[in-house]
This record gives sequence, structure tokens and C-alpha cells, in this order.
Amino acid sequence: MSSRGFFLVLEGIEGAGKTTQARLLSRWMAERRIAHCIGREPGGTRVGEAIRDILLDAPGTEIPAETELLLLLAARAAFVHDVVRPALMRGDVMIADRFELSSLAYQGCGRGLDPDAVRALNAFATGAVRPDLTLVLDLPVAAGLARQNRAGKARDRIEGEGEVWLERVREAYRTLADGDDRVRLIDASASEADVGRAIRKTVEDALPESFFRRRG
Ligand code: Z5A
Repeated sequence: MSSRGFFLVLEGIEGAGKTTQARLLSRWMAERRIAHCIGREPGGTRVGEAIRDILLDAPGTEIPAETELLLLLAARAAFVHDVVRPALMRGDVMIADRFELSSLAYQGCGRGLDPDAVRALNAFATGAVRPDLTLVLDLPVAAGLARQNRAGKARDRIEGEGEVWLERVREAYRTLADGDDRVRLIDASASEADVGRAIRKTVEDALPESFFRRRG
């Protein structure tokens, strides 16, 4: 795909601060008049939000791992088609709350699905659109769950798998970040402001100069 935009993804376990940091990043970009948009997964489109309800809103419901993956990828296909690709074609920065790494960490490592199959199916669903930069917000699982508890957020079906399972997901993220120069690990245990500063520094270094000269 010939795109002029920049695809930035925030990843990490629950409570790591992805939504918070996407908002801070958006404010920072707006102040610099950098054209950008934000979306979340699963979701970000009408069909994606409907799939999100099926996947997350039924604690205790048995969904086979393959079904879970295919539903997530069906939502991602719509997200790429309706949101990501148009944003990149316009030349915007696309900020996504989760993308392919979530599927590799949760469905690949967490559920034990073959990572090569996850990659191949993801490439089919996305037309091989790849993030330019992925930031993995790294935090111990207990700290992330404590933040969610403080915020009064109920546990969804996937979080219901428990801490040991989620710890495997965190380790998978750390492994995926290792050795891939498009993926950076960010220490998410600091304050919101400090994590925000670390993220902005990384984004400033990675974002081509031309984005700072354009007017959104
Ligand atoms: N999933 C999957 O399995 N496979 C896939 O391919 C995809 C997804 C795409 C999505 O859940 C679920 O789908 C997720 C993985 C699965 N399930 N699990 N488990 P979600 O959309 O509900 O998002 P989440 O990541 O699980 O939860 P979250 O709470 O939205 O996390 P967050 O966005 O990283 O955190 P936050 O909302 O920014 O912050 C949470 C609270 O912490 C909030 O009160 C903040 O004010 C506070 N916070 C944030 N940063 C800080 C710092 N630095 N210090 C202190 N407090 C902070």
C-alpha cells in the first residue's frame, strides 16, 4: 500500500495505560497540529464494536480459541478497511489501541495457537498493513489489575483467565519486543506524566520530520 501516513500502535496488558497514553499523545499532536486519529481494538467500527460485545461481555462463556481469534481478526479487517487505511492514505498519524501483537500475545502465547498461523491469518485480515512503530507498555500484571480495580472496571471474559495466564501474556509481549526494531518496550510503572514523556520522546524520534511541518 502506498501510504503517506504513520501507523503507531500502543500495546500491553490491561491497565498498562494504553487508553490514557493514546489520549495524551492525541493532545500533544493536536497542539502541534499533527493530523491524527485514534481507534481501539477490538472495536473502532460498528461491526467491530458488535464483535467486541460478543468477545468481552460474557464472563464464563466458552468460546473456542480459534473462534476467538477469527472474531478478533474479523473486527480487525473492518478496522483496517474503514479506519486505518483511509487515515494512512490521508497522510495522518493513526494511533491504535492494540493490533497484531495482541493476537500473538493473547491468542498465540496465552491460548496456545500456532503463532505462524496467527501471523498468516492476520496478514490476510489486514492486507499486510503493518505498524511503523509499536510501543509495548510494560507493567506487572498485579499492578495493572490493581489500577483497573481502583478505576472500578469490571473484569471481562479474557481477564477472567487470571493472573498466571496474564503473566504469560506479559512475557510474550516482552519476547515479541525483543529483536524487532519496530517494537519498543516502555516502562509503564512510572506516573502517567513520566510514561507520557517517555512515549513522546520515542515518537518524536521515530516520526519523520515532515509530520511536524504539515498543518493538520
Ligand atoms: N484482545 C485479545 O485477546 N486479542 C486481540 O487481538 C485484541 C484484544 C485486539 C480488550 O480489552 C481485550 O481484548 C483485552 C485483550 C483482548 N482483554 N484482556 N484481558 P480492553 O479494550 O477493555 O482493554 P484493556 O487493555 O484490557 O483494559 P484497559 O483498562 O482499557 O487498559 P489500558 O487502556 O491499558 O489502561 P487505561 O484505561 O489507560 O488505564 C487504566 C487505569 O489506570 C485508569 O484508571 C488510569 O487512570 C490508570 N492509569 C493509567 N496510567 C497510569 C499510571 N502511569 N499510573 C497510575 N495509574 C495509571
